[in-house]
Amino acid sequence: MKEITKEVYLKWYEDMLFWRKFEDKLAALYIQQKVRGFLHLYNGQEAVLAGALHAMDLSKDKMITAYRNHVQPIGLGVDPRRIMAELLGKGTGTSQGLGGSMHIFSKEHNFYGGHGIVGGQIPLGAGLAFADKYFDRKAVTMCYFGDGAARQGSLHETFNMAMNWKLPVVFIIENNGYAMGTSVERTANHSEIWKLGLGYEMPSGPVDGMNPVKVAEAMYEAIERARRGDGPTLLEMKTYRYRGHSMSDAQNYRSKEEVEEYKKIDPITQVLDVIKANGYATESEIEAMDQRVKDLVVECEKFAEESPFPELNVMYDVVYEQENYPFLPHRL
Ligand SMILES: Cc1ncc(C[n+]2csc(CCOP(=O)(O)OP(=O)(O)O)c2C)c(N)n1
Ligand SMILES: [Mg+2]
Repeated sequence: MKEITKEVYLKWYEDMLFWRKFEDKLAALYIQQKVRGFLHLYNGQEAVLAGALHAMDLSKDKMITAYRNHVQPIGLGVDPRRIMAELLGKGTGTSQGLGGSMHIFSKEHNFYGGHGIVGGQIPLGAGLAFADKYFDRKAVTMCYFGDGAARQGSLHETFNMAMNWKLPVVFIIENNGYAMGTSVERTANHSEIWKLGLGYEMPSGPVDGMNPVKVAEAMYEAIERARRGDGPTLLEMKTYRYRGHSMSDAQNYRSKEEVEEYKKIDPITQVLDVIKANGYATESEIEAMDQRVKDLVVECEKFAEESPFPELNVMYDVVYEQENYPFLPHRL
């Protein structure tokens, strides 16, 4: 694996802090009703992404996930200003403002969504990997899904075919403890979800998802296995989300103390502790990073706010149309 150097720690710190603050801003904009619809935030889970990005070959490896999907494309290189614009429904957004929070997509940056159907991305991720294998591209797909999604039947068909065909895919369960208000313990009679892979003889295991080093190590091994043609791996990232499932969640299913316990092992704090302990940055260098993050969030907000809404006819450019369709003419 690429060495985890001082530069990697500094990048992790600045990236994860930016993702956190970017989403804090989205929450504030949601309360102002500038972000509409659903909004599912990633606060607390950042190490799962940071560690994976370190292990990936960003020139060709792919990523697909559910609706908690704002910061992954940023990590892959999509302009965060365009993601904020998408959330505000603006024409400069990644999908011209037509997709919104749950549907970020960037083929250019190998980010394949953004899926609102729980578990829908599991077979799709295997499909991406099938294409890479078929065309011998030596690329690997990171297929993320939640603990709740892991209970979908499509997981089993996908695991069977992915192992049978040795597809180059890493299945990553982000076990944040809950599927909406339902705890992992209440969804099945076992709570070690990684064991679901064992029935298919898929290499599987649990990972400390609050620590980017642990994530990077496990991801590297899994990605290398896939790239050399030995097929998929299932990793269960033990992580936690600090915020509610989406913005309207009274969170009666958990205690404030539980949330505070996880904040003690916060991924950003863990990385900052390493930076300080090793003298990787001075206090003023850390302050400069914090300031850069704040400035970039402000820039994203300004860009999104100042961008125009899309022209009304844009929405008709992206839907199926057929001559003589038996309804009202729909062109504006
Ligand atoms: C097929 C389907 N069933 C139910 C829902 C409603 N729903 C949206 S999110 C969610 C919980 C999923 O939890 P998990 O997979 O753990 O992901 P997390 O939200 O924790 O990231 C449910 C049941 C849906 N969107 N799609
Ligand atoms: Mg969950």
